[in-house]
Amino acid sequence: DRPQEPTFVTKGNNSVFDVPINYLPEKYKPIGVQLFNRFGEDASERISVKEIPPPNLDDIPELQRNENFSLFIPKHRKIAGKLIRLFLAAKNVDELLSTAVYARDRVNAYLFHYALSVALLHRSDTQNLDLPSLIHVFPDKYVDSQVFARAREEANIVPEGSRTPIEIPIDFTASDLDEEHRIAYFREDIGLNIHHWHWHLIYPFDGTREIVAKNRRGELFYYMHQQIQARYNFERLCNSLKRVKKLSNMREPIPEAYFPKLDSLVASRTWPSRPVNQTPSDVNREIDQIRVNIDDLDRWRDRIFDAIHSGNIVDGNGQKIPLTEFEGIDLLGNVIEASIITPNRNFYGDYHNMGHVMLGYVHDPDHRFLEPFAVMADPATDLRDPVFFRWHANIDDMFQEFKATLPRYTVAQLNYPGVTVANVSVQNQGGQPNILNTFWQQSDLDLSRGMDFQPRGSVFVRFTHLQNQDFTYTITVNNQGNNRMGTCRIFLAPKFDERGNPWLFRNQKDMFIEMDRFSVSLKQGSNTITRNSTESSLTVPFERTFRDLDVNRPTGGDELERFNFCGCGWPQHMLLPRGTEAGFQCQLFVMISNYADDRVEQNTDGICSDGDTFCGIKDKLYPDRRSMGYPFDRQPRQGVDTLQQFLTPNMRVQDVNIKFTNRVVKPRNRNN
Ligand code: CUO
Repeated sequence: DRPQEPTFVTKGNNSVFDVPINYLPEKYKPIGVQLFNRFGEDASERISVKEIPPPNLDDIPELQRNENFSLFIPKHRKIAGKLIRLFLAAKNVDELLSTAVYARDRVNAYLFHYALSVALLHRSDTQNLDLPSLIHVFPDKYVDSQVFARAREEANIVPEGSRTPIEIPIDFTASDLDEEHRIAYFREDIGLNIHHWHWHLIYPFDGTREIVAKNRRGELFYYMHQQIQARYNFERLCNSLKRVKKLSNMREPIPEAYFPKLDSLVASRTWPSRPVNQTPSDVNREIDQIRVNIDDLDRWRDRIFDAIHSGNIVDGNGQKIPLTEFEGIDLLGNVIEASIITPNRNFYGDYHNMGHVMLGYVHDPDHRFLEPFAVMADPATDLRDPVFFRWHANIDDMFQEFKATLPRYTVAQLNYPGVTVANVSVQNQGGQPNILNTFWQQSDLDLSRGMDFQPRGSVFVRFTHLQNQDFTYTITVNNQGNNRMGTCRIFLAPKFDERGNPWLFRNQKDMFIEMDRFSVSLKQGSNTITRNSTESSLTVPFERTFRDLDVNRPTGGDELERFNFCGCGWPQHMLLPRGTEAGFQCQLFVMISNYADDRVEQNTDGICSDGDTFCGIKDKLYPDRRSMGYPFDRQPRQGVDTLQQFLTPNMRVQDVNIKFTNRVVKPRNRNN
């Protein structure tokens, strides 16, 4: 049933789609054959698209093709939900392809990519499809806008093969006159932004109940963001900056500014800047169907605090739902975010999401200047702006307020009787003990998939990012009992606060960043555990973050099928904070907890679980039964003021130094 005639061909990688002429938007139908000839020319593969009755797009095209799309804007969210449901409803892959092709030229490109990605991640018949990294589809979200003109020029003039990578300076958004710019390398890290985007793709807060209601998703919202915050604060201390001050009062000017220097290729507009000392105000933008007042936010926050202090959420019927010791944080995460599985969204509102919206519209709250939203209103870009961390410090503060109401861990809940951690050390590649090394690394990315130019072929950009040398943990554990299992939990924190003073435990506990978590079998007597930093349960390798499939390396089908869920994870190159040139003093914390209390009964054979600390495992329970952040997620028991006092025999602390070398290492696999 392939149509005789024509068919329009649209660009994929090297493949093109034979599109039924009836699927073309009206204005292109008369020139369908010409388009076919023009775009079909350099294709190596043709994929035929079956003609089915056109799906009902309803009001989805109301989001214009030249607008920017944001998950945080309720109108956009609803439209995205509809498109996701259309893609999920397709009976098989052929029908999904037809639906997607039909929608492709009728709906907003960014919305299209988002909805299709969510569908591909969640349909059982598309698990083996490659989901391209956002950097390849929308490089404009991450790359200095000046680069695109240079990339086009390069593509037009220089034949493929002779093209040299276009270098993006690490300092393109500000100078060191701005204090906050010192850690722009963290905020603007492409891999980190992609991780954050990917996380929100896997844990959408809207769509269908089925895809939202994942195991412990509200708790993971709390924990993943708490850890981003802890890592940011760690990084700040390495750069002689104080910890982030929470933004809880929207009525005060915001001293930290951000000028993104990005152009949206979808909206053909520059992303708005946020100058110094702007004060948020009520948002009333008819075009986005948004009305949200600062008073609304304050009311929602007060109600959430009431819930925390009373220990109950009130549902739509006035019934109390207790915030329990273990599940309470999950419920609270959904309420604060807020996701559609929240019991009483009318009452508790949309606090976190609307904060993003209000801050994202600080430059044009009533649309009088016809400006789109700024980076803060898009989960693919919001990490770039210092205000993200100020807002999330506020969100985290609410979670900590709740955690402070929970019973303190007793020694029995922390200890593993008979198990003693006798020694901990780390080795770097030079063999020096307890010194970790960081440096700058340059990497190349092919931009051509996200850009449209003739002649085609790869055009590379070269960007500079933080990198760490691999290292190995060696842990000696004495087991006085029979052979048994334990969970090894590794965390790292700065040894001193921003004034150089030792920490009180109640403050330092929020600074611990999780480095790794894995189970160990302990035989009777002495055990030596070694573990490489690249094995971390937190991270995914560089190649997986960027999924640069067609560049410089053969791709295995096996690896391909793991990209989708497994693409989510903290980027390996950001595992360590930068440290300082003199060496930044840290405390490495290692704990072996009782496996009987950690264990989750499930079979995960053959399922990729890389990066599961932040991203979970697809269609499975979160792989650790403890509260996320254990043992640092609660206030300490009576009498514990310092980390040393907190320790039970199954824990140990080792001083380590992070040494940063201010030199740039060139890309490994390209020599031009
Ligand atoms: Cu990830 Cu506010 O939730 O950005």
